[in-house]
Amino acid sequence: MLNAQMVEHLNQQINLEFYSSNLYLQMSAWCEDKGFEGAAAFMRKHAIEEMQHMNRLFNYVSETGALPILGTIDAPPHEFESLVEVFQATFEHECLVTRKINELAHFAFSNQDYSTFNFLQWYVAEQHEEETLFKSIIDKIKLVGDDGHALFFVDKDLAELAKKG
Ligand code: OFO
Repeated sequence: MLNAQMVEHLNQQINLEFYSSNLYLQMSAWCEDKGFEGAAAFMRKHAIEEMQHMNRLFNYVSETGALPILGTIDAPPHEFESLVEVFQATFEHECLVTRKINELAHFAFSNQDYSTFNFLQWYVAEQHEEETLFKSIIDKIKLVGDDGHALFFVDKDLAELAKKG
């Protein structure tokens, strides 16, 4: 049985994962609108992954006999200056998610809730992967700068990344 505060924190994380999904879906619309087809596909795929993150938490809360509660989800931004700004925003968002996961893990550990602590390890590893991935994409985009021709190839790379499992 989970402690009430732990349930509350996990429910907040469910909400944040929903927000992440909406954020990336909204970004995919921006990318599509600007002709970055690869980036749009990449963002769409990522939006689906975020829904999986949400579901994993939802199931865990439910399995432990607690009640997952869905709250209001903030509207994500929909205007961006450039492709690099979009990816910078994803990176900053992922850093925020990492902080939240760390806080959750800390709370679970200090309350001797080792089951939740163990459950959260998957998210700890996932956050490391996501931060690394987004950082590498930003580096690539920065490297080519405003060169439209080179950006076209970065976009093609993103299309390939979106196809990978
Ligand atoms: Fe992007 O990892 Fe969940 O939020």
